[in-house]
Amino acid sequence: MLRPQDNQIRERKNLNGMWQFRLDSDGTGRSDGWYSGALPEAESMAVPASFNDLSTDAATRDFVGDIWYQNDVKIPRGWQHDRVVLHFESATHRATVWVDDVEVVSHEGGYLPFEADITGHVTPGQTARVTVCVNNTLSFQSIPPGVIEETPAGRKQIYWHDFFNYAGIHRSVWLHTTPRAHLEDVTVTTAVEGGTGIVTCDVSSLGAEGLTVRAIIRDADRHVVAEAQGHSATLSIADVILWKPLASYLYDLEVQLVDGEDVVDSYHQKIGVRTVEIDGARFLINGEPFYFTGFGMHEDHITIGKQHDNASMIRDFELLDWIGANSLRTSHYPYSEDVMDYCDEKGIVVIDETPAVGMNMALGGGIFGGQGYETFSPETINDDTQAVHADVIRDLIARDKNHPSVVMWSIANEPESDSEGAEKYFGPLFEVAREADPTRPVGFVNVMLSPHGKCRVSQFADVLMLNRYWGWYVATGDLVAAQAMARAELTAWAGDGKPIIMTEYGADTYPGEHQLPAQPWSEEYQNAYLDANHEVFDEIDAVVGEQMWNFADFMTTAGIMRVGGNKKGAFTRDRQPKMAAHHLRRRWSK
Ligand code: BDP
Repeated sequence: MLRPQDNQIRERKNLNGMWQFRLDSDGTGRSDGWYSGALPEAESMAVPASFNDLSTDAATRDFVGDIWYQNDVKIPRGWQHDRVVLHFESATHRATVWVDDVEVVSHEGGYLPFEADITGHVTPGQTARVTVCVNNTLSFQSIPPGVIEETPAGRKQIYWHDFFNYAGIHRSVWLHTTPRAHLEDVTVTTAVEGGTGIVTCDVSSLGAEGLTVRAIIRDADRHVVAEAQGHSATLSIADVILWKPLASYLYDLEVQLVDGEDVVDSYHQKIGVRTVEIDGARFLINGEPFYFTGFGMHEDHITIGKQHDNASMIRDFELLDWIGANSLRTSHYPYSEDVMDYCDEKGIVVIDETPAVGMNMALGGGIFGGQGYETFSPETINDDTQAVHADVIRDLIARDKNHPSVVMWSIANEPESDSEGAEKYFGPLFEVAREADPTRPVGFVNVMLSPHGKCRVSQFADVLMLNRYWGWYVATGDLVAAQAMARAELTAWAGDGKPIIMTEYGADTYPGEHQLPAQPWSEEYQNAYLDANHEVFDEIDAVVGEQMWNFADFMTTAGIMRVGGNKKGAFTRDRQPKMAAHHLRRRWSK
């Protein structure tokens, strides 16, 4: 699938705006055919947005079930000869879409795009009714997982991940065209030989028998630097300018479908030439050792929840730049493609993560409730879940494979990884990732409950990604003990000979809380905690990165361990620095 774009051949129309909206409290929308006419008793709703925090009503905020959206869409008059496609960048966690009375697509998974060819169901120049039934229920067969428990107060959604289950249409909706004979997908890989960039370009097309593919690479000044023909082509860029961390350089790859001299279809893809390799315990980008600084982030903002918003994104990236971060992890789900493009443009290195989070029922520990489940079992996370998880890995890689900023895949965050069930579940998923992308390292993020010697999944990983809370969840307030724990465990992991990235370490900090000597929750403690951890990271050569948890405070489910959400941010939820942000800036700007 290619993201909609406007170019000399293709056109797109943005469908963001006010849609009709209704929560299906009785679950009767489908049987009553709400798609077959104007949505009954509907209100207005912004698209994109999470609906949850827009309302002042708790029942709306916590609603679980079907959420209906509808919009009358004018199909542009000039599109008679084109293929017309309806494209959603995401709908959380699944959606079914109708155009007038016809169901056109159903999609599982809340953070990846899907689309439907609706050419046969619409008439250019006329209006079509687009109805979307979004569903936000989490089950043992969804990624991320969850369970509905019947409580005296009604049905309650339980889940084991530490961020609020925002839902809705979170990213842009598009109507776009392609020609009938069209480009379907482009896969780019890059290598470097001496001063020459080698770009391989694999193209698939549909309905294009007898047509040829032409690939053209232009530099930032739009000069053609390489050209080749064929569905599989290798292009050479002499005196290549590499894409480097914090020093991005992007070329424009144009792929054309041609009939003699006629360009039938065209697609532009920004590309960066760079290499990624693991060499023992070193993480090499362009052959040079790379040390990750930055954060695990969240798509999370006041009022709009998980809505993607470019202005908020720019603020976040300004802060990343200010603090000296060179990387981020898309914890704990794929982010908007606008974010991925911006990482390419800014030279921010990305660990790209699937939405597989909260697959660890032992972690609840008072945060999440819903105790008493076994993580991997025929009744809970099982083979069906694994199949959904495999699809999500393939879809993530299909979407993000051409981003130079993406240097590795994280197939899960903090799953239970010390059991036989985990080993059986995850082994094949690493293969799925490697088959989908043989060019990038693959890993998962290890939890402190499965330390070195107990973890049965890290054997499959190219890079060890560790989340550790020495001095917070363990040795709380005792940074001397915390350092001893950190040193012992990191030394053990370093013995595996793989690079280690500290993908989470952090302390909840209430902004404005001050205590001397430093005590947990105070800004002083957050700084002392960081120093204690950094000192140990600096001692261990195999540690090739530190991504503090979290970039900013974010909303979670209600619980006694959270004060208006998770407060481990270096920045507040409204993106102002805590003392720790200044502290990190001094370290990372050196
Ligand atoms: C880890 C999770 C992360 C949480 C964090 C925390 O990966 O999502 O928010 O801990 O507890 O378990 O702050």
